[in-house]
Amino acid sequence: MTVDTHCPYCSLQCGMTLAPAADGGAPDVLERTAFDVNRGALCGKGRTAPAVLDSAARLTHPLVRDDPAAPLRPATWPDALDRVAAGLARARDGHGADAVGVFGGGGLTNEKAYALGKFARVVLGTSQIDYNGRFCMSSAAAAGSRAFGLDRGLPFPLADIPRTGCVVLVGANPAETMPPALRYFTELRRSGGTLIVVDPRRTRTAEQADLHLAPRPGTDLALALGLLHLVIAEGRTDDAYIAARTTGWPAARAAAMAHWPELVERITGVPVPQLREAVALFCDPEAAMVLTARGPEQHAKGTDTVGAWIDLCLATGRPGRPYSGYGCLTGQGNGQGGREHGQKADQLPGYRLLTDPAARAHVAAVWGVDPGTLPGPGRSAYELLDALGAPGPDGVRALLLMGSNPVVSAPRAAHVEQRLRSLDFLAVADVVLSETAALADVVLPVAQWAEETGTLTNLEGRVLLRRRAVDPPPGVRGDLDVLRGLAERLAPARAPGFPVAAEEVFAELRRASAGGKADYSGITYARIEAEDGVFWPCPEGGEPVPRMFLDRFATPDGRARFAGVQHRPAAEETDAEYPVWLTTGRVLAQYQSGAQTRRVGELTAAAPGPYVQLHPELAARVGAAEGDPVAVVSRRGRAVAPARITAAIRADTVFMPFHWPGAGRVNTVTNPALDPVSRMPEFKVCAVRVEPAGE
Ligand SMILES: Nc1nc2c(c(=O)[nH]1)N[C@H]1C(S)=C(S)[C@@H](COP(=O)(O)OP(=O)(O)OC[C@H]3O[C@@H](n4cnc5c(=O)[nH]c(N)nc54)[C@H](O)[C@@H]3O)O[C@H]1N2
Ligand SMILES: Nc1nc2c(c(=O)[nH]1)N[C@H]1C(S)=C(S)[C@@H](COP(=O)(O)OP(=O)(O)OC[C@H]3O[C@@H](n4cnc5c(=O)[nH]c(N)nc54)[C@H](O)[C@@H]3O)O[C@H]1N2
Ligand code: SF4
Ligand SMILES: [Mo]
Repeated sequence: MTVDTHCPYCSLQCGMTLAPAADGGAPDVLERTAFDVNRGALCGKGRTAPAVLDSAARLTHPLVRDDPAAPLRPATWPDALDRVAAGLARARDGHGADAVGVFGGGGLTNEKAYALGKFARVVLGTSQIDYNGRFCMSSAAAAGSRAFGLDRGLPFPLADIPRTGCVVLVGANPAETMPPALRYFTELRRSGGTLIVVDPRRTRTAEQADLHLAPRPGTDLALALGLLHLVIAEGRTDDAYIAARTTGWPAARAAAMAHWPELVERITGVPVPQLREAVALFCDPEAAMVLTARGPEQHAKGTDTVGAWIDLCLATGRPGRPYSGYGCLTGQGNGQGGREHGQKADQLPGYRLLTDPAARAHVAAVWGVDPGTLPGPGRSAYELLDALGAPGPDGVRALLLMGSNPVVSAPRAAHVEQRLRSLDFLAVADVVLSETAALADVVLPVAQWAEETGTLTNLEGRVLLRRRAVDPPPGVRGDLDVLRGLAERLAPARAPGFPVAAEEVFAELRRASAGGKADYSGITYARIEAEDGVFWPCPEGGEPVPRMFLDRFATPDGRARFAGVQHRPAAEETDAEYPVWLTTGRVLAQYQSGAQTRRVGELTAAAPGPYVQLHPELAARVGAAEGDPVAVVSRRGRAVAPARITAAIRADTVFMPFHWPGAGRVNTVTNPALDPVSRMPEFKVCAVRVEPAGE
């Protein structure tokens, strides 16, 4: 029997059909053409995903450490869960509930994200929970909430892309990060629309653009203001729209007027004629879109940068018009749903705020607790990792981690690794022994995608059902099962509130989200199956909303708010000692920290390790030839990898992918400076020195 399901990896959540293998091994992947997002197309990661199900690296029994210096050894489930419960309880009893931390992930299903947030607040009573989505799209989420009163990554379906006139892709490389989505941009151009790509590198995506702007990393805010300046100077603002649908235009106008084209060319390195060309391409058509991804967002000013791009859209009357507007390309499999159901430090389910008394009362009633017992907001992801093991009243002494591998993926990773090592107790639930799991006192082996059912919300805000297609290996349990087992040990009276069946959890999630911004109360598994996904918000008895804001924005007065922000430099600027910009990102064949994709032979053959992408002029200055080991050194540390020399990158910038641990781990070098609003670290720019590392 074949089963229709979805890929384990990115937010495109490509549909696929799995068929049992003749030899009883991992299932075969068949095309699922009826699912319209990808129409059967998959990238190499999705196509090879079943290899992780029966990989030799798969964990199939719990592992425990008898003392901090002892190696991990196999243990039974009851023993492992007893140890986790005891480790968390010891920290709580000795130092208070906030001495226990929880770290989640945007790859977890909606049900798991919901249960994890509830577990932290109801069983542990801790405020100290956050997740890796903080490192992902949090700046776009903050800017979208500020401007529109609500954050749904794409407020329109992907199918609208070919129907618009121009798309500006800012710091997004879908040719490598979402290959099946490229067809939307190809169709756009085939039907006469244009594509502008903004990226310091001439990526595979930029190669397909009508216009490629290559700014210095960290200068997108100035670039957006420079474009808005020209829009104003050329009389291309939509004054009727500004008057009817927005507030805050005078400040935005003033910020743009202070960024005249020659100044913007000096800050960004983008020549004035290219700025003019971009404005013409963007303003001429009836409809146009700006889509951002991690390039402009992962900065200490990511929220304001996205705000400035939204201001450009608002001034030209784009958001809330057909086939127009601003969107963010969310990243992880459940990057959208993962930020709605309460695993975020400041959040309750339904995209509610922990600081809102009405939200607390509603969710507490669903959870059957007194609202006064719910903790307040906790620390953001990096701040939480930074507080691990710290002595004194504010330190977090024990951590439960599910769905992330921060030893590879967190900024200033050597420091984060040392913080993890200094914990009194660390428990990690994972499918393989990730670099982070390898540091744990207890490792819990869990089921993965095709072995369990659950919902995920894709980058369009469409809730999908990822169906179970195969049995998990014996010895493995689901994350929901883990939380239930821990609740039984830590707070037996609360354990019935942690069902193991995903559909039961979803039923409660629907009630908890009812009336919230991300309202799922009208969504059921049956409806998702019947409609191939349901767009939120979808209140009970209501209809899904594929296109948002057509009549009004989700702000109290129904108007969108201009950000009106000024440009500012990166948190760390280049100088004589560190004269080169470093930026980071992804390659086609590896996913995130690589914990899963590094176990797949075909993917590792295609992308075997890290590299330093640099321009021939910089290579000559450094004295590096193709393939030579070069060191990239910042104030935080050093990463070494072979040189990959190409004119496809700015001469003042080097790029490294972040998928690998060890000497080539670029996050040893990156800057944890945080955005004041989103608490996003500055992954996409820091100052480095590049030097030969070989003999
Ligand atoms: N193959 C693969 N696909 C993935 C993932 C993966 O790990 N591997 N991860 C998924 C996830 S979680 C995410 S978040 C998405 C991310 O998807 P993308 O955002 O497309 O990926 P990145 O490579 O991080 O960054 C995109 C581009 O930003 C550019 N950039 C760097 N600095 C700047 C800057 O200052 N300004 C501008 N304008 N651009 C800049 C980089 O050169 C890069 O080409 O991908 C998803 N898909
Ligand atoms: N330098 C640099 N660093 C970055 C970025 C960048 O662009 N540059 N991007 C950032 C971004 S956008 C992101 S999203 C993060 C991602 O970085 P991570 O948070 O490290 O993401 P993953 O590697 O996907 O980690 C997921 C872990 O959970 C495990 N896992 C998979 N499925 C399940 C499950 O169902 N349950 C449990 N318990 N475990 C599971 C996987 O095996 C893996 O070990 O990295 C960030 N780090
Ligand atoms: S594009 Fe994303 S969802 Fe689609 S197959 Fe590749 S990794 Fe999976
Ligand atoms: Mo991400």
